[in-house]
Amino acid sequence: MLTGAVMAQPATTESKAQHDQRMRWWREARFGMFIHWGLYAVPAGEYNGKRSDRIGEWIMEWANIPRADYEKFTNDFNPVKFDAKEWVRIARDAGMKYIVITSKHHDGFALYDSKVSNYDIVDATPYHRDPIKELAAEAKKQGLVFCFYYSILDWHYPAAYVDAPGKDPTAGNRTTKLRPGGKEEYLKYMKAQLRELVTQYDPGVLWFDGEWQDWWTEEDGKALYAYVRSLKPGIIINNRVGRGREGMKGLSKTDQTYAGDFGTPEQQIPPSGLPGVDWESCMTMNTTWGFKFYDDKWKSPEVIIRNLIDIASKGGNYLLNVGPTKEGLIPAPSVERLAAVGAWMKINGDSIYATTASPFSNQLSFGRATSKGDRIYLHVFDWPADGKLTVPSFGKEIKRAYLLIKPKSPLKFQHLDPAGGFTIELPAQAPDPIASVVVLETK
Ligand code: FHN
Repeated sequence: MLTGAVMAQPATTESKAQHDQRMRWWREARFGMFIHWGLYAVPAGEYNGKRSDRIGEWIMEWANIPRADYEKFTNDFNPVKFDAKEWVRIARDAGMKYIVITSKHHDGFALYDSKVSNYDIVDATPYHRDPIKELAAEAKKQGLVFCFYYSILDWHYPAAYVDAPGKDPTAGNRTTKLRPGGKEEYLKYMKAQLRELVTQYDPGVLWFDGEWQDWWTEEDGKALYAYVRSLKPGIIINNRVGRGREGMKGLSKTDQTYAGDFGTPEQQIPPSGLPGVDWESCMTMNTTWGFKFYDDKWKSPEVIIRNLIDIASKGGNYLLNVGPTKEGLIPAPSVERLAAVGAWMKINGDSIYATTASPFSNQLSFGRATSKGDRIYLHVFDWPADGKLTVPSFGKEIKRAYLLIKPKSPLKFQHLDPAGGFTIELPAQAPDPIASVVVLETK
């Protein structure tokens, strides 16, 4: 059992070597697609003419929509333009190695064919097809790992109700209460759905969320963690299965052992690397997870690519979100940005995949760094006007330096004594305006 910042795996005996083996593909992947898709794509951020700056998938909460009214969105959820092959291609060509899709979000609607609920895409919508089945098969075909998001908070579960001023008891709300006996019932329901998801679709990760309910305890989290691992021992589970998460910072508190294999910072990047901790920063490309037709606050490709580099330089994964429309299309601004990231990854992917955190004790003034074996990858954001890149020492000698795009053209470098560190002579023009990679081979 490990305690504190390093995640622990309760109830399952696993050696460090076994743990490392189970986490390996995920640690090497570094970059994944998050997909928030569901009934909330129907109102797409507007209800009875009311809009909000709030996130789109919470419309049942911020528009105070009673359950019976929200259910009516099923009539308009018919994603005839959904194309699993195209979605997976977009993720793959962006350089993403895994996909995490919302099997069930807080609104309780199942995006797959659930046998324990009729509130799902096959039984309750005119679509009558299981897009998850197609997506899982296509991901396998194109070599990406297919994964699920699953919400513990469920605004649709009959035993759940809201007790908050001005709120309809069946509307959405940050917290719900469960009628007497409701928790045991709901636990059975959740386990039945999780068994369906794990045994029918074989996901690589279970990404829990909505765990902040008063009725959900760390013990519940540990038990659910053990249950899901008993269904698939090799699965990876995030730290939102239990109550360890420290708010949006996302890492687990250190006062005791908490369930979960990795931390989940949300919409933020930790200020510095976290040696020995597995973590993944999830982020929107605009300001909502679920589709909102009027949210055009899109991040630039530069911001997204530099986030990916920054996160990898701190030893983390980047889970970047798309919010498809009710027709089943990934919004064009998302597709464009993912293509731009993909163009950068096509050339520079080696400096991200299967790397570990920067060896430099301080943040580099000109950019970031990642390492892999005897190589250091310098990601230069700010290209030196004088063509001289000054690099601090990091405890190893350099054997060779070159641009990642020109491995056969060595770059000249000098050691700086006694200050330590060295300078590298770079070409006048930066190969890439967003981030150019210089490789250092160490002795
Ligand atoms: O409430 C959810 C939100 O809708 C979204 O799913 C994000 C994604 O990480 N998580 C929760 C907020 O922390």
